[in-house]
Amino acid sequence: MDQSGRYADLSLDEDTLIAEGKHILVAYTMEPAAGYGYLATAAHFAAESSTGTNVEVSTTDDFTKGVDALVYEIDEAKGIMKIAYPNELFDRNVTDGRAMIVSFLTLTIGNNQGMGDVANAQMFDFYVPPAMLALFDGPSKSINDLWALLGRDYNNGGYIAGTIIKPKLGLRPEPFAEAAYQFWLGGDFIKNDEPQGNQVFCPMKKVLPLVHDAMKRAQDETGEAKLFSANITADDHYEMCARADFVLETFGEDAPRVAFLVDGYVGGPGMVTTARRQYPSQYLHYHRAGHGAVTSPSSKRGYTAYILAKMSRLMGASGIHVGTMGFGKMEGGADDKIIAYMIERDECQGPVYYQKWNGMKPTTPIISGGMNALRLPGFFENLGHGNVINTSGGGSYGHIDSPADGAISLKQSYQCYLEGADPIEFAKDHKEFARAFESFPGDADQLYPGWREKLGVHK
Ligand code: CAP
Ligand code: MG
Repeated sequence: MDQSGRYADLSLDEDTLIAEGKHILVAYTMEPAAGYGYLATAAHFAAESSTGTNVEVSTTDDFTKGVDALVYEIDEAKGIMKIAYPNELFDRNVTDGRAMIVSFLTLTIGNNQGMGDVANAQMFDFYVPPAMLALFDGPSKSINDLWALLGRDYNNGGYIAGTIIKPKLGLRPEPFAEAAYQFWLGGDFIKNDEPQGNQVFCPMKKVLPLVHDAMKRAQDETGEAKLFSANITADDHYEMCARADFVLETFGEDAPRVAFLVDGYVGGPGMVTTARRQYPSQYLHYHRAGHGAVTSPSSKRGYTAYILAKMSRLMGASGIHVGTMGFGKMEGGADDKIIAYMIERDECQGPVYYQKWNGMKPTTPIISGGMNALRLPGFFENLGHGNVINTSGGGSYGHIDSPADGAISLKQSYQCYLEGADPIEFAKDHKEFARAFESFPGDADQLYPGWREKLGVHK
Protein backbone atom coordinates (compact mmCIF):
# COMPACT_ATOMS: atom_id res chain seq x y z
CA MET A 1 0.00 0.00 0.00
CA ASP A 2 1.50 3.34 -1.06
CA GLN A 3 1.17 5.67 1.94
CA SER A 4 3.13 8.56 0.44
CA GLY A 5 -0.07 10.54 0.14
CA ARG A 6 -0.19 10.73 3.94
CA TYR A 7 3.40 10.17 5.20
CA ALA A 8 5.32 12.26 2.68
CA ASP A 9 5.25 15.97 1.94
CA LEU A 10 8.14 16.91 -0.31
CA SER A 11 6.98 20.52 -0.30
CA LEU A 12 8.22 20.94 3.28
CA ASP A 13 11.29 23.16 3.50
CA GLU A 14 14.12 22.03 5.83
CA ASP A 15 15.14 25.57 6.83
CA THR A 16 11.51 26.32 7.72
CA LEU A 17 11.23 23.11 9.73
CA ILE A 18 14.37 24.07 11.65
CA ALA A 19 13.17 27.64 12.18
CA GLU A 20 9.82 26.40 13.51
CA GLY A 21 11.55 23.98 15.90
CA LYS A 22 8.60 21.57 16.11
CA HIS A 23 10.34 18.48 14.73
CA ILE A 24 13.35 16.30 15.29
CA LEU A 25 14.78 15.83 11.81
CA VAL A 26 16.52 12.60 10.83
CA ALA A 27 18.59 11.72 7.78
CA TYR A 28 18.94 8.09 6.71
CA THR A 29 20.60 6.19 3.96
CA MET A 30 17.93 3.78 2.70
CA GLU A 31 17.66 1.14 0.00
CA PRO A 32 14.21 -0.31 -0.79
CA ALA A 33 13.89 -4.05 -1.26
CA ALA A 34 13.64 -5.23 -4.85
CA GLY A 35 10.36 -4.30 -6.46
CA TYR A 36 9.49 -1.47 -4.06
CA GLY A 37 9.37 2.22 -5.00
CA TYR A 38 11.65 4.65 -3.16
CA LEU A 39 9.09 7.19 -1.98
CA ALA A 40 6.50 4.53 -1.12
CA THR A 41 9.07 2.67 0.98
CA ALA A 42 10.22 5.86 2.67
CA ALA A 43 6.58 6.73 3.46
CA HIS A 44 5.96 3.27 4.92
CA PHE A 45 9.16 3.71 6.96
CA ALA A 46 7.80 7.00 8.33
CA ALA A 47 4.42 5.40 9.07
CA GLU A 48 5.93 2.52 11.04
CA SER A 49 8.16 5.02 12.83
CA SER A 50 5.26 7.15 14.03
CA THR A 51 1.46 6.70 13.77
CA GLY A 52 0.95 4.00 11.16
CA THR A 53 1.34 0.41 10.15
CA ASN A 54 1.16 -1.32 6.79
CA VAL A 55 -2.59 -0.75 6.35
CA GLU A 56 -5.08 2.02 7.16
CA VAL A 57 -6.85 1.46 10.50
CA SER A 58 -10.38 2.63 11.37
CA THR A 59 -9.34 4.17 14.66
CA THR A 60 -7.20 6.91 13.09
CA ASP A 61 -8.59 10.41 13.71
CA ASP A 62 -7.53 13.90 12.63
CA PHE A 63 -5.34 14.46 15.69
CA THR A 64 -3.43 11.27 14.88
CA LYS A 65 -2.68 12.53 11.41
CA GLY A 66 -1.41 15.75 12.92
CA VAL A 67 1.53 13.91 14.55
CA ASP A 68 2.49 11.77 11.56
CA ALA A 69 6.20 11.58 10.82
CA LEU A 70 6.67 12.96 7.33
CA VAL A 71 9.23 12.22 4.65
CA TYR A 72 10.23 15.71 3.58
CA GLU A 73 13.12 15.00 1.22
CA ILE A 74 14.43 12.06 -0.80
CA ASP A 75 17.39 11.65 -3.12
CA GLU A 76 16.82 8.31 -4.80
CA ALA A 77 20.08 8.47 -6.73
CA LYS A 78 22.08 8.85 -3.51
CA GLY A 79 19.77 6.58 -1.53
CA ILE A 80 19.00 9.21 1.10
CA MET A 81 15.74 10.10 2.82
CA LYS A 82 14.94 12.68 5.46
CA ILE A 83 12.06 12.41 7.92
CA ALA A 84 10.52 15.04 10.22
CA TYR A 85 9.29 13.64 13.54
CA PRO A 86 6.90 15.93 15.47
CA ASN A 87 8.26 16.68 18.95
CA GLU A 88 4.99 15.41 20.46
CA LEU A 89 5.74 11.84 19.32
CA PHE A 90 8.58 11.42 21.79
CA ASP A 91 7.86 9.93 25.20
CA ARG A 92 8.25 12.08 28.30
CA ASN A 93 9.11 10.99 31.85
CA VAL A 94 6.15 10.82 34.21
CA THR A 95 8.56 11.83 36.98
CA ASP A 96 9.78 15.11 35.53
CA GLY A 97 8.45 15.51 32.01
CA ARG A 98 11.87 15.22 30.41
CA ALA A 99 12.74 13.36 27.22
CA MET A 100 14.47 10.01 26.87
CA ILE A 101 16.82 8.51 24.28
CA VAL A 102 15.14 5.11 24.47
CA SER A 103 12.02 6.67 22.93
CA PHE A 104 14.09 8.47 20.29
CA LEU A 105 15.56 5.08 19.33
CA THR A 106 12.30 3.12 19.51
CA LEU A 107 10.79 5.47 16.96
CA THR A 108 13.68 6.40 14.67
CA ILE A 109 15.55 3.07 14.76
CA GLY A 110 12.86 0.69 15.87
CA ASN A 111 10.49 -1.53 13.88
CA ASN A 112 11.72 0.24 10.77
CA GLN A 113 14.88 -1.83 10.99
CA GLY A 114 13.16 -5.06 10.08
CA MET A 115 10.56 -4.27 7.44
CA GLY A 116 10.22 -6.47 4.35
CA ASP A 117 10.12 -3.57 1.89
CA VAL A 118 13.35 -2.00 3.24
CA ALA A 119 16.59 -3.69 2.21
CA ASN A 120 18.52 -1.52 4.64
CA ALA A 121 18.39 1.86 6.36
CA GLN A 122 20.91 3.63 8.58
CA MET A 123 20.66 6.93 10.43
CA PHE A 124 23.63 9.16 9.67
CA ASP A 125 22.53 12.51 11.13
CA PHE A 126 19.74 14.04 13.22
CA TYR A 127 18.79 17.52 14.37
CA VAL A 128 17.36 18.35 17.81
CA PRO A 129 15.43 21.65 18.06
CA PRO A 130 15.93 23.86 21.13
CA ALA A 131 12.62 22.86 22.74
CA MET A 132 13.63 19.18 22.72
CA LEU A 133 17.29 19.80 23.50
CA ALA A 134 16.24 21.42 26.77
CA LEU A 135 14.48 18.18 27.80
CA PHE A 136 17.61 15.98 27.69
CA ASP A 137 19.89 15.71 30.72
CA GLY A 138 23.21 16.39 29.02
CA PRO A 139 26.48 15.91 30.92
CA SER A 140 26.79 16.99 34.56
CA LYS A 141 30.60 16.81 34.57
CA SER A 142 33.07 17.47 31.75
CA ILE A 143 36.77 17.43 30.97
CA ASN A 144 36.98 20.87 32.59
CA ASP A 145 36.24 19.23 35.94
CA LEU A 146 39.00 16.67 35.34
CA TRP A 147 41.46 19.43 34.43
CA ALA A 148 40.54 21.19 37.68
CA LEU A 149 41.09 17.95 39.64
CA LEU A 150 44.48 17.61 37.95
CA GLY A 151 45.36 21.15 38.93
CA ARG A 152 45.36 22.42 35.36
CA ASP A 153 43.77 25.38 33.55
CA TYR A 154 40.00 24.87 33.84
CA ASN A 155 39.39 25.88 30.23
CA ASN A 156 42.43 24.50 28.46
CA GLY A 157 44.02 21.72 30.42
CA GLY A 158 45.28 19.70 27.48
CA TYR A 159 45.95 16.05 27.00
CA ILE A 160 45.06 13.51 29.70
CA ALA A 161 47.42 10.51 29.49
CA GLY A 162 45.56 7.38 30.35
CA THR A 163 45.60 3.64 30.20
CA ILE A 164 43.47 0.57 30.67
CA ILE A 165 44.56 -2.09 33.11
CA LYS A 166 45.85 -4.88 30.91
CA PRO A 167 45.58 -7.81 30.46
CA LYS A 168 41.89 -7.24 29.83
CA LEU A 169 40.99 -9.99 32.31
CA GLY A 170 42.97 -12.43 34.43
CA LEU A 171 44.75 -10.25 36.98
CA ARG A 172 43.97 -10.96 40.64
CA PRO A 173 43.70 -8.01 43.08
CA GLU A 174 47.35 -7.60 44.05
CA PRO A 175 48.85 -7.64 40.54
CA PHE A 176 45.93 -5.49 39.33
CA ALA A 177 46.66 -2.79 41.89
CA GLU A 178 50.40 -3.00 41.22
CA ALA A 179 49.75 -2.46 37.50
CA ALA A 180 47.74 0.63 38.41
CA TYR A 181 50.48 1.95 40.71
CA GLN A 182 53.17 1.44 38.07
CA PHE A 183 51.23 3.43 35.46
CA TRP A 184 50.22 6.18 37.87
CA LEU A 185 53.91 6.87 38.57
CA GLY A 186 53.92 8.47 35.12
CA GLY A 187 50.33 8.84 33.95
CA ASP A 188 47.12 10.66 34.85
CA PHE A 189 44.13 8.39 34.25
CA ILE A 190 43.39 4.68 34.52
CA LYS A 191 40.20 2.93 33.49
CA ASN A 192 38.91 -0.55 34.11
CA ASP A 193 38.87 -2.43 30.86
CA GLU A 194 35.30 -2.77 29.68
CA PRO A 195 34.70 -6.31 30.98
CA GLN A 196 36.48 -5.80 34.32
CA GLY A 197 33.98 -5.67 37.16
CA ASN A 198 33.47 -8.20 39.94
CA GLN A 199 35.05 -11.36 38.53
CA VAL A 200 35.39 -14.24 40.97
CA PHE A 201 39.19 -14.08 40.71
CA CYS A 202 39.22 -10.31 41.26
CA PRO A 203 36.26 -9.24 43.46
CA MET A 204 35.55 -5.48 43.51
CA LYS A 205 35.52 -5.53 47.28
CA LYS A 206 39.06 -6.82 47.36
CA VAL A 207 40.65 -5.04 44.41
CA LEU A 208 39.28 -1.50 44.76
CA PRO A 209 40.70 -0.87 48.23
CA LEU A 210 44.08 -1.92 46.85
CA VAL A 211 43.62 0.35 43.81
CA HIS A 212 42.79 3.24 46.12
CA ASP A 213 45.93 2.52 48.13
CA ALA A 214 47.92 2.50 44.88
CA MET A 215 46.35 5.84 43.95
CA LYS A 216 47.32 7.37 47.28
CA ARG A 217 50.89 6.08 47.09
CA ALA A 218 51.28 7.30 43.52
CA GLN A 219 49.86 10.72 44.46
CA ASP A 220 52.24 10.95 47.39
CA GLU A 221 55.21 9.82 45.31
CA THR A 222 54.54 12.11 42.33
CA GLY A 223 52.82 15.03 44.06
CA GLU A 224 50.18 14.83 41.31
CA ALA A 225 46.46 14.02 41.44
CA LYS A 226 45.48 10.73 39.82
CA LEU A 227 42.18 9.71 38.20
CA PHE A 228 40.44 6.33 38.08
CA SER A 229 37.44 5.28 35.98
CA ALA A 230 35.65 2.47 37.80
CA ASN A 231 33.35 0.15 35.88
CA ILE A 232 29.87 0.08 37.47
CA THR A 233 28.17 -1.63 34.53
CA ALA A 234 25.49 -4.17 35.47
CA ASP A 235 22.14 -5.40 34.18
CA ASP A 236 20.30 -4.41 37.32
CA HIS A 237 19.80 -0.79 38.44
CA TYR A 238 20.34 -1.68 42.11
CA GLU A 239 23.46 -3.72 41.36
CA MET A 240 24.88 -0.74 39.47
CA CYS A 241 24.11 1.57 42.36
CA ALA A 242 25.59 -0.91 44.86
CA ARG A 243 28.82 -0.91 42.83
CA ALA A 244 28.84 2.87 42.59
CA ASP A 245 28.21 3.29 46.30
CA PHE A 246 31.01 0.88 47.13
CA VAL A 247 33.42 2.78 44.88
CA LEU A 248 32.57 6.11 46.52
CA GLU A 249 32.81 4.65 50.03
CA THR A 250 36.13 2.95 49.24
CA PHE A 251 37.81 5.96 47.66
CA GLY A 252 36.53 8.30 50.38
CA GLU A 253 38.35 11.64 50.18
CA ASP A 254 39.62 10.66 46.71
CA ALA A 255 36.11 9.88 45.38
CA PRO A 256 35.92 13.15 43.39
CA ARG A 257 38.77 11.78 41.28
CA VAL A 258 36.85 8.63 40.39
CA ALA A 259 34.81 8.54 37.18
CA PHE A 260 32.11 5.95 36.62
CA LEU A 261 32.62 3.74 33.58
CA VAL A 262 29.47 2.42 31.91
CA ASP A 263 29.45 0.05 28.94
CA GLY A 264 26.75 2.19 27.39
CA TYR A 265 26.10 0.44 24.10
CA VAL A 266 25.49 -3.03 25.54
CA GLY A 267 23.82 -1.55 28.60
CA GLY A 268 21.66 0.94 26.79
CA PRO A 269 20.31 4.42 27.59
CA GLY A 270 18.64 3.21 30.79
CA MET A 271 21.96 2.23 32.34
CA VAL A 272 23.69 5.42 31.24
CA THR A 273 20.84 7.52 32.63
CA THR A 274 20.89 5.62 35.92
CA ALA A 275 24.53 6.57 36.36
CA ARG A 276 23.94 10.15 35.14
CA ARG A 277 21.00 10.81 37.42
CA GLN A 278 21.97 8.85 40.53
CA TYR A 279 25.59 10.07 40.57
CA PRO A 280 25.72 13.54 38.96
CA SER A 281 28.91 14.42 40.84
CA GLN A 282 30.95 11.80 39.03
CA TYR A 283 32.38 12.08 35.53
CA LEU A 284 30.37 9.63 33.41
CA HIS A 285 32.64 7.61 31.12
CA TYR A 286 30.72 5.92 28.26
CA HIS A 287 32.51 2.90 26.82
CA ARG A 288 30.96 1.79 23.55
CA ALA A 289 32.09 -1.86 23.32
CA GLY A 290 29.79 -3.68 20.89
CA HIS A 291 28.78 -0.60 18.93
CA GLY A 292 30.47 -1.96 15.81
CA ALA A 293 27.53 -4.33 15.40
CA VAL A 294 25.55 -1.38 14.02
CA THR A 295 28.07 1.39 13.46
CA SER A 296 30.78 -0.44 11.53
CA PRO A 297 31.42 1.18 8.15
CA SER A 298 30.47 -2.23 6.74
CA SER A 299 27.00 -1.89 8.28
CA LYS A 300 24.08 -0.47 6.32
CA ARG A 301 21.68 -0.63 9.24
CA GLY A 302 21.11 1.03 12.60
CA TYR A 303 23.16 4.18 12.95
CA THR A 304 26.73 5.45 12.63
CA ALA A 305 29.35 5.98 15.34
CA TYR A 306 28.69 9.72 14.91
CA ILE A 307 25.03 9.18 15.88
CA LEU A 308 26.03 7.10 18.93
CA ALA A 309 28.32 9.89 20.15
CA LYS A 310 25.69 12.59 19.57
CA MET A 311 23.09 10.55 21.47
CA SER A 312 25.57 10.00 24.32
CA ARG A 313 25.87 13.77 24.85
CA LEU A 314 22.07 14.03 25.10
CA MET A 315 22.06 11.12 27.60
CA GLY A 316 24.65 12.93 29.69
CA ALA A 317 27.91 11.12 29.01
CA SER A 318 30.84 13.22 30.24
CA GLY A 319 33.06 11.40 27.77
CA ILE A 320 32.65 8.72 25.11
CA HIS A 321 35.08 6.66 23.09
CA VAL A 322 35.13 8.07 19.56
CA GLY A 323 37.72 5.81 17.94
CA THR A 324 41.22 6.62 16.77
CA MET A 325 40.44 8.13 13.37
CA GLY A 326 42.59 5.73 11.44
CA PHE A 327 45.63 6.07 13.72
CA GLY A 328 44.87 3.09 16.02
CA LYS A 329 43.71 -0.51 15.77
CA MET A 330 39.94 -0.06 15.46
CA GLU A 331 37.91 0.71 12.31
CA GLY A 332 37.64 4.35 11.33
CA GLY A 333 39.27 7.14 9.34
CA ALA A 334 40.58 10.68 9.58
CA ASP A 335 37.16 12.17 8.81
CA ASP A 336 35.81 10.67 12.03
CA LYS A 337 37.13 13.84 13.67
CA ILE A 338 33.65 15.27 13.01
CA ILE A 339 32.47 12.94 15.82
CA ALA A 340 34.79 14.69 18.26
CA TYR A 341 33.87 18.17 17.02
CA MET A 342 30.11 17.52 17.34
CA ILE A 343 30.33 16.44 20.99
CA GLU A 344 32.97 18.90 22.21
CA ARG A 345 31.77 22.15 20.61
CA ASP A 346 28.74 24.32 21.44
CA GLU A 347 27.73 24.29 17.78
CA CYS A 348 28.87 22.22 14.85
CA GLN A 349 27.99 21.33 11.27
CA GLY A 350 27.24 17.62 11.05
CA PRO A 351 26.97 15.56 7.85
CA VAL A 352 23.55 17.13 7.20
CA TYR A 353 22.43 19.35 10.07
CA TYR A 354 23.99 22.30 11.87
CA GLN A 355 23.46 21.61 15.57
CA LYS A 356 23.52 24.25 18.27
CA TRP A 357 23.88 22.78 21.78
CA ASN A 358 22.74 25.94 23.59
CA GLY A 359 25.25 25.61 26.40
CA MET A 360 24.83 21.87 27.05
CA LYS A 361 28.11 20.71 28.59
CA PRO A 362 30.53 19.05 26.18
CA THR A 363 31.26 15.35 26.01
CA THR A 364 34.97 14.54 25.95
CA PRO A 365 36.32 12.59 22.98
CA ILE A 366 38.04 9.55 24.49
CA ILE A 367 40.70 8.09 22.23
CA SER A 368 41.53 4.43 22.66
CA GLY A 369 42.44 1.35 20.69
CA GLY A 370 45.94 0.40 19.69
CA MET A 371 47.37 3.81 20.49
CA ASN A 372 50.91 4.54 21.65
CA ALA A 373 53.36 7.46 21.70
CA LEU A 374 54.33 6.92 18.06
CA ARG A 375 50.79 7.06 16.74
CA LEU A 376 49.63 10.07 18.77
CA PRO A 377 51.48 12.95 17.03
CA GLY A 378 49.70 12.17 13.74
CA PHE A 379 46.44 11.81 15.60
CA PHE A 380 46.75 15.22 17.25
CA GLU A 381 47.73 16.77 13.90
CA ASN A 382 44.60 15.39 12.27
CA LEU A 383 42.24 16.41 15.08
CA GLY A 384 43.89 19.79 15.48
CA HIS A 385 44.16 19.63 19.28
CA GLY A 386 44.89 17.29 22.18
CA ASN A 387 42.13 18.25 24.63
CA VAL A 388 41.13 14.60 24.95
CA ILE A 389 41.42 11.63 27.25
CA ASN A 390 43.61 8.99 25.63
CA THR A 391 43.73 5.48 27.06
CA SER A 392 46.61 3.43 25.68
CA GLY A 393 46.68 -0.06 27.13
CA GLY A 394 49.23 -1.80 24.98
CA GLY A 395 50.88 1.56 24.44
CA SER A 396 51.68 1.78 28.17
CA TYR A 397 52.10 -1.79 29.39
CA GLY A 398 53.91 -2.68 26.19
CA HIS A 399 56.65 -0.05 26.70
CA ILE A 400 59.89 -2.00 27.14
CA ASP A 401 61.05 -0.04 30.20
CA SER A 402 57.99 0.33 32.43
CA PRO A 403 54.32 1.33 32.45
CA ALA A 404 55.43 4.65 33.96
CA ASP A 405 57.80 5.23 31.07
CA GLY A 406 54.98 4.28 28.74
CA ALA A 407 52.86 6.97 30.35
CA ILE A 408 55.67 9.51 30.14
CA SER A 409 56.16 8.67 26.45
CA LEU A 410 52.46 9.46 25.87
CA LYS A 411 52.81 12.85 27.55
CA GLN A 412 55.96 13.51 25.56
CA SER A 413 54.11 12.74 22.32
CA TYR A 414 51.69 15.55 23.19
CA GLN A 415 54.59 17.88 23.98
CA CYS A 416 56.14 16.95 20.62
CA TYR A 417 52.88 17.90 18.89
CA LEU A 418 52.56 21.18 20.80
CA GLU A 419 56.11 22.16 19.87
CA GLY A 420 55.55 21.19 16.23
CA ALA A 421 58.71 19.15 16.54
CA ASP A 422 59.86 16.39 14.25
CA PRO A 423 59.29 13.19 16.29
CA ILE A 424 62.69 11.75 15.39
CA GLU A 425 64.49 14.94 16.42
CA PHE A 426 62.29 15.18 19.51
CA ALA A 427 63.18 11.59 20.44
CA LYS A 428 66.86 12.48 20.60
CA ASP A 429 66.15 14.55 23.73
CA HIS A 430 63.32 12.51 25.27
CA LYS A 431 64.34 9.04 26.42
CA GLU A 432 60.93 7.54 27.15
CA PHE A 433 59.60 8.71 23.77
CA ALA A 434 62.72 7.35 22.04
CA ARG A 435 62.28 3.99 23.73
CA ALA A 436 58.74 3.81 22.36
CA PHE A 437 60.36 3.35 18.94
CA GLU A 438 62.11 0.22 20.24
CA SER A 439 58.96 -0.86 22.08
CA PHE A 440 56.79 -0.74 18.97
CA PRO A 441 59.23 -1.30 16.09
CA GLY A 442 56.52 -2.27 13.62
CA ASP A 443 54.78 1.05 14.10
CA ALA A 444 58.13 2.86 14.04
CA ASP A 445 59.10 1.27 10.73
CA GLN A 446 55.76 2.18 9.21
CA LEU A 447 55.49 5.71 10.59
CA TYR A 448 59.12 6.79 10.75
CA PRO A 449 61.21 4.95 8.10
CA GLY A 450 64.93 5.05 8.83
CA TRP A 451 64.36 5.67 12.52
CA ARG A 452 67.03 3.17 13.58
CA GLU A 453 69.85 4.96 11.79
CA LYS A 454 68.58 8.37 12.84
CA LEU A 455 68.34 7.35 16.50
CA GLY A 456 71.44 5.16 16.50
CA VAL A 457 69.52 1.99 17.31
CA HIS A 458 71.28 -0.96 15.77
CA LYS A 459 69.68 -4.18 17.01
C1 CAP B 1 41.98 -0.55 24.02
C2 CAP B 1 40.71 -1.12 24.60
C3 CAP B 1 39.52 -0.32 24.25
C4 CAP B 1 39.07 -0.37 22.83
C5 CAP B 1 37.92 0.60 22.71
C6 CAP B 1 40.50 -2.57 24.18
O1 CAP B 1 43.04 -1.32 24.48
O2 CAP B 1 40.80 -1.13 26.00
O3 CAP B 1 38.42 -0.86 25.01
O4 CAP B 1 40.06 -0.08 21.95
O5 CAP B 1 37.71 0.89 21.39
O6 CAP B 1 39.92 -3.25 25.01
O7 CAP B 1 40.86 -2.91 23.06
P1 CAP B 1 44.45 -1.04 23.79
P2 CAP B 1 36.96 2.26 21.05
O8 CAP B 1 44.86 0.37 24.10
O9 CAP B 1 45.41 -2.05 24.37
O10 CAP B 1 44.24 -1.26 22.31
O11 CAP B 1 37.67 3.29 21.85
O12 CAP B 1 37.11 2.41 19.56
O13 CAP B 1 35.54 2.08 21.49
MG1 MG C 1 39.04 -2.20 26.43
